[in-house]
Amino acid sequence: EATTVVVIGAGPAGLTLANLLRLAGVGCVVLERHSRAHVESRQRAGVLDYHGACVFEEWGLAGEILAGMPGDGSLEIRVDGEPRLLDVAALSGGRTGALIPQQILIGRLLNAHQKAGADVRFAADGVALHDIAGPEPKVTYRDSDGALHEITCAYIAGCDGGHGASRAAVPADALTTYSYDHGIGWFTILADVPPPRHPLMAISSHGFAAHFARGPKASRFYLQCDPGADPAHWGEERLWTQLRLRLGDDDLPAATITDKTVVDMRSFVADPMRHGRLFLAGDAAHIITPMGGKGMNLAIADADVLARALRAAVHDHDDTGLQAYSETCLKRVWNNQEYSRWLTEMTHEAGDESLAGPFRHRLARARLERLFTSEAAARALVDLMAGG
Ligand code: RFL
Repeated sequence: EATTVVVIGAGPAGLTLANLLRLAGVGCVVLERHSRAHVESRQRAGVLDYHGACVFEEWGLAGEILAGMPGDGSLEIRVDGEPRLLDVAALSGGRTGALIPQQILIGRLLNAHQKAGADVRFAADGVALHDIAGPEPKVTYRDSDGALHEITCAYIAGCDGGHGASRAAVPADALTTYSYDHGIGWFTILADVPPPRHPLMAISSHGFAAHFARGPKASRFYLQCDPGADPAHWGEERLWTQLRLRLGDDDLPAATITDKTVVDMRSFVADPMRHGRLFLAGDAAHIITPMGGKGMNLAIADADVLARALRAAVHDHDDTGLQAYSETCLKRVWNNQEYSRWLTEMTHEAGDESLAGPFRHRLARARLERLFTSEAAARALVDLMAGG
């Protein structure tokens, strides 16, 4: 069996890429380890940034993918209980994104792709990459009946997340990796609470907390905690008490919690994002903390760059896009890592003074204050929020 591109992984990177390749007239097969139901129920990100929305616009997919999704025109930063609003729409010249829960984006990408008769294979077990540095790579896997399949292709897109088979197939000495541990944890919960009026980040001496929309009836909350904290030590009573305290919202109702986990805030970048005929995209190449909401957006941005490069290579025998792929993507990746780190530092150190000491606490407060006293500083923030 043969195809032009084997896409490994049906997350935001893999499914965006598969749709764009279909629109570009480049054949591909998507191999996904899990079932469709599993992939469609994974709730993670919730914000498509302006650049991500532009990708779907430019490829003519906005109608199908973004219909009915509200925009995110403002950001509230609540400092010691005092609301401060950043008018993101005005400051960015209208470059706002859309609030779209990741699982809805995934469902819509799958529908759009499969409606067109595309080839997505779920429950593909033991995916393995072969001859990635040669002219004719192959991918093997077993289907749910245990039968072994081999697909020969011209290119492989490794979109299988931080723990997939793709990056692991690259010889260790061919990659430089950068890891950073931010030294904090985020307790994250999904709950059946109506979304806040605006995306909300709260800074106070009690520690950082945030409240974001995840659809019309659900919210994601984040609470700063010790890295590696045991969720068992955070009973529901403690969670709601801390959220009310940190968000300065006495009326926050205790509601059904549908998911709770502790995320250790870590960053990772692999350079280059290519080895031979294997191209890494999304979390397979870089992990960013949830602060700033850029993980899903970077995955979509990589897919866009890769789709354009593959279209030129396949249809016009023009490899310049593929040659530049890694460098083009990594420039954006580092910009976003810096943005995420900047926000993390400012929002956490401006709160709990014991985290980084009194000097850095005051530096962080100064940075924070500047967002509301200098339009240039606020514009710099919303510019990065818009992506690009
Ligand atoms: P994904 O989404 O992990 O998809 C990879 C897919 O590959 C499959 N797979 C394999 N398939 C075949 N063979 C193998 N060997 C395979 N190994 C894995 C997996 O089953 C999966 O379907 O990676 P992708 O496409 O690069 O997309 C990345 C984003 O999903 C990720 O960056 C975001 O979810 C990160 N993230 C957030 N990003 C945002 O932009 N905004 C947010 O607010 C946000 N919040 C979050 C997040 C991630 C979180 N967690 C749990 C990691 C909140 C959380 C809690």
